Amino acid sequence: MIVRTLKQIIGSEREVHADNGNWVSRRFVLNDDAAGFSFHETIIYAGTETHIWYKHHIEAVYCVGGEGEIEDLKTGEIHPISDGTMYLLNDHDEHLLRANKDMRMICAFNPPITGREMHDEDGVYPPHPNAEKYEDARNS
Ligand code: 9YT
Repeated sequence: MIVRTLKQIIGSEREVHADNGNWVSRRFVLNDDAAGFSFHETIIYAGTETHIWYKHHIEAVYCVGGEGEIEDLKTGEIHPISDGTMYLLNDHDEHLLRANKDMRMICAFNPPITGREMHDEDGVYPPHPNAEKYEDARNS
């Protein structure tokens, strides 16, 4: 069993601040934990808009506080987000994430994030070293 607290993670290597200042990610479970997923708490700061496009990952996001919206850039649909809303990016969905009030999001990634990944200019994280195996497992 592994037990970690937010207090331990804040200010450690497991806390990653976005270069553009839009969010902070506290990474409770990472690739090295061999769980098959990574598990994070992300705070999306009020007044921000973030372009995200996880071309190499599936992400589930559950909002437990704050308010905002997600815009699906393929369909143009806008979905409000508040405490109790989950979205699953199961199709590498390119999107815009906007926060009106600081949003507290609980996120799970497959394949797992390995450490201190940061969005590139397209909002993408680099692929996991064994991305193909994870893709095969998802499709099996
Ligand atoms: C909700 C979301 O995707 N925010 C960006 C950061 C990401 N969740 C992370 O690395 O924790």
